[in-house]
Amino acid sequence: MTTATATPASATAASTHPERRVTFAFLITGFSALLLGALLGPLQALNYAGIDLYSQLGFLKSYYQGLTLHGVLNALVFTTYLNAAILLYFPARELGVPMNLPFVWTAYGVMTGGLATCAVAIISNTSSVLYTFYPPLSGHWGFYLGLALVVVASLMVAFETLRMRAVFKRANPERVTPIVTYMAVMTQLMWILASVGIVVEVVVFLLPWSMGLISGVDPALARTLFWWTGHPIVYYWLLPAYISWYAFMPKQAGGELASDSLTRLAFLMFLMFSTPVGFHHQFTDPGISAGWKMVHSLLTMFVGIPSLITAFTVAASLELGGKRAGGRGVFGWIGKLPWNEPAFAAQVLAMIAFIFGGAGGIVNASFNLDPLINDTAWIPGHFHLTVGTAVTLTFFGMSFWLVPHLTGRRLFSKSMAMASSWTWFVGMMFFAVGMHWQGLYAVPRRALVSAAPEGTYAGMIVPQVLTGISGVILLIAVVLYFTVLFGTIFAGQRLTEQQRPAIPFVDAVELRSIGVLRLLDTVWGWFILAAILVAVAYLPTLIEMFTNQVGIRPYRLW
Ligand code: HAS
Ligand code: CU
Repeated sequence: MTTATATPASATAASTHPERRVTFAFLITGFSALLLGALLGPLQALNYAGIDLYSQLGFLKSYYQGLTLHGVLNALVFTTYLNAAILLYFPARELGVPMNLPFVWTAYGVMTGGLATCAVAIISNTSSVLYTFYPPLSGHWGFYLGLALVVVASLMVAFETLRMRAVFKRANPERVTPIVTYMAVMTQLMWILASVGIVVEVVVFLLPWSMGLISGVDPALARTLFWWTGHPIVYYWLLPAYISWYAFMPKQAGGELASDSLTRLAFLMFLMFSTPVGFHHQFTDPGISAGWKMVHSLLTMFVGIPSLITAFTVAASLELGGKRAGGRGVFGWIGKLPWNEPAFAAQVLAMIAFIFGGAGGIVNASFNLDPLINDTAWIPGHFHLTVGTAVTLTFFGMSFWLVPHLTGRRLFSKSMAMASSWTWFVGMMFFAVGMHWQGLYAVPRRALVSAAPEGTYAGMIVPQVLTGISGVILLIAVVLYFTVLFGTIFAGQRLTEQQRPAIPFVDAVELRSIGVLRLLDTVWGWFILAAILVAVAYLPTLIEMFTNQVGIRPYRLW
């Protein structure tokens, strides 16, 4: 089934300067959004320590304006830009297929136009509707238009990833899609299916409603369409990090990919099961039958499986590296891993955080446990371990080699890069413990709890202090990380073409398209199957909601 071992064509190919430039544009715009968003985070952590700084700050009109900026910039904007960089550049380099640069720059322009429109709407205090923008809360139409443009641009990026694969397949019909491109393609197909919900919600309902063209929107229907996209979007954030864990980390650890076909299977499962699970965000919503909620709860357990596969295969590939470096015994290999490399350490810390984030996710997904923690501080605790640490810290780690690779500048400071990774990890751990714990005391999420009457949240001083400390540690981490990032770009020592770090593609085997591999590679067939599963899971409920709409007029509470 296999032929000789081969390094990806591109690893040795001549440098592709224009592709680096557009990749860097996506990357740096994404990180700039993160910088602004992350600087607001400590205010929120301090709020959950009982300290209200909002009234002292002139530039934010309310806690909710700050929280909207924080959520939109960090969770929606930062991730989408980084995904564009990762899901375009690495397939292009692996396949040796050139990007359609005018098209990709156009996507960048559309995304950035959307970001600017949305940012103006939030900053002008017309759209403090949070990153979930549930109606009947209504923002300015510019908010929805801006987000819609970001989604359109992300779909253009998806189209380009698929186009590059198609070019490769036409030239090499006998080969399966190389592994990095396979992972990128599955992520993009999943996103295309996932985005349908939010596109319908925004284009058909929220945009015309916010412009006054239609008078009412049904909140139940809108929330259901939102979560059609809102759950799988978390895997759209996670899977580019997984690409690094599967395809780059083994090389960085001196190990190898534990299993090519298990990797493909995991991504196939993400395509199949990421989307038909949105009701696990709506267990307490009326208008959806308990039976369908149970189906989504069960399917959520299914989508946990590829992450469990990932935990074992990625750990195995690291273990191989640690043992090759002389590590012995069950745990002896861990110390032999390249912990002094910030690009590596950041990502292992990200993985460790994800073990706890994933465990919390299983609690959330359980139909009988979720009501205990739904809409409490537990939930932000959960997602700062997942998107806030597993994904973000992985992107930090990648940037430590990718920014020098793209810009030809040496990493500004290895020790500062290391310190930023550890402080981010420790800060997020403090935050997660503090917030999960407060959630168990039923402290609500998304609330200016620091302004509540004295004694409302008494008796929880320890978790409050932990949360407050986390804000301070994370502020230090932000300063350290962005000093390294901007230091590298503006003051890093220039590298020659030979000195630039190479893309650490794991050694891959060139695989022929036969048997199971051929089956795994029929990506459009799997896409259709996934679409059918989504239709089964959603249409009965959605049809009922569409035919029984109760329109509500826009509300503005600020
Ligand atoms: Fe979640 C709510 C269920 C994963 C993000 N989630 C959220 C929200 C966000 C979010 C943002 O079922 C809040 C949305 C809002 O604002 O309302 N989540 C899950 C489940 C998983 C899960 C079952 N979530 C994620 C990921 C996210 C994310 C990933 C972002 C990237 N989540 C829920 C539910 C809710 C929810 C409910 C709604 C609750 C409510 O009431 O509102 C699973 O995918 C998790 C599977 C993960 C694992 C862990 C695998 C571990 C790995 C690391 C291995 C470590 C190694 C290191 C190899 C099973 C892969 C070894 C190293 C050495 C040195 C030894
Ligand atoms: Cu979810």
